[in-house]
Amino acid sequence: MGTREKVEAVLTRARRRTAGLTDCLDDSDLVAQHSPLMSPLVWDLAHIGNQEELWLVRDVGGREPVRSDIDELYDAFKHSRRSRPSLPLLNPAEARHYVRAVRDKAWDVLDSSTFRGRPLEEHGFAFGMIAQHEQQHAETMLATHQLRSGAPVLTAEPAPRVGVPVTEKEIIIPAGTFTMGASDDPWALDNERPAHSVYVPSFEIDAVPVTNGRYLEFMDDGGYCRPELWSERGWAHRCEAALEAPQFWESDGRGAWWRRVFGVPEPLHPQEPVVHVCFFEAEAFARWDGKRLPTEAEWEKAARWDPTTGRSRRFPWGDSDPDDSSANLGQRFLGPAVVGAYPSGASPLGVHQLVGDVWEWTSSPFEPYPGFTAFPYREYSEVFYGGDYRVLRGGSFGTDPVACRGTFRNWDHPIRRQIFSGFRCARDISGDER
Ligand code: AVJ
Ligand code: FE
Repeated sequence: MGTREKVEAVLTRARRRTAGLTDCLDDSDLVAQHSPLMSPLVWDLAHIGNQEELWLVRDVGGREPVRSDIDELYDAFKHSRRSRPSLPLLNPAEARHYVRAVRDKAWDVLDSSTFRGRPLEEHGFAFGMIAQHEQQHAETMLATHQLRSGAPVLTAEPAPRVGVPVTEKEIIIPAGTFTMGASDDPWALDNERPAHSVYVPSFEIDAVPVTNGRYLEFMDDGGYCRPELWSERGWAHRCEAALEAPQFWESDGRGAWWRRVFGVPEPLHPQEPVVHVCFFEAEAFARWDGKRLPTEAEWEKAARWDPTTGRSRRFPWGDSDPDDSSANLGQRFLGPAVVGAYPSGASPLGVHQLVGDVWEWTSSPFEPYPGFTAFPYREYSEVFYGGDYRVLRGGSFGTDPVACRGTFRNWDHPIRRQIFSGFRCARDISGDER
């Protein structure tokens, strides 16, 4: 597929997803705030259009503004999510009209000679970035749907419930340098750049993400009541927020648990990766299991390093884009698949489901790679470096393939768990296991 066809495909797919997540609700649901952690959906909708107008239509295309009066309202740095419902926002009909008008101009930019024939790095990137931006908000909007109460509106076929047995529970990744990050991937964002060599000592990583079944064992063993398993900050948060199970889990008070998935109560599948846990819960589980969380470099080496060639792949299975058989991505299902469901997506050393299903917490704070330069704006990544964030890797069932690759970096505060977050554990290995 040529760049132009690819741009058309990813932008069209993003807009179809945005429409699917907003057209299913009436106006009162679109302007309501379903959680103080989230924007009203009508804010996300117009913000998607506003970024497209700022970055693509005005900056790259050099076109006249569609609306020059609303930039401030949709600037994520000017208003907290909590405060957005009280702003004089575009109403749903106006927001839909706005995003359509911006997209018409974006197509016109794509058609114009200022794009055709120019190298991808100059202008193609802006289209890729806009598609990734819209899809990242589509995942955020999906998380808002999960927080919303009221009659369910989203449906999908169930995620795969059968997996191959994964007999080797932990995989040894031998010591050595590997190439982390991307310099050649045309749509890699600034925080993924540049590619650089990193030495990683040998370590062991779980072959699959931590499942509901294993997480229940941790709970049944008093995991939420044993401060020695938690970091000091983690325990303080556990007490203050009264954590006693992953978010959206419900119980009868007599030991039976189920979870509410987009408004529908569902049995807990013991073989599905646990989802909606915060970094501190992941850390406590890992300590209970005699392990730790992987660093970001360890995660990426497990996902990309090819032991035969020594090269880093784009994805665990190779360099080809994800398809339906390699990973659970793209909101095709409304939850994670059981472990072992994607054997053809495993890494050469046998690590499964690194990509898709659930975002995986790593122990690493969000920091720039050596040689980082902000592009196109400081506000995309740079202003978050050094903040109270941990990196998450691999994408979830809610992530579109355009915003997911072996180098893709997500980040959030360690207390957050309304995102589709899970984890896997790692550990150091002793000399005789090497
Ligand atoms: C990379 C997911 C942390 O949602 O705050 C959206 C993506 N940046 N609009 C976020 C993003 C600007 C970002 N995350
Ligand atoms: Fe945004």
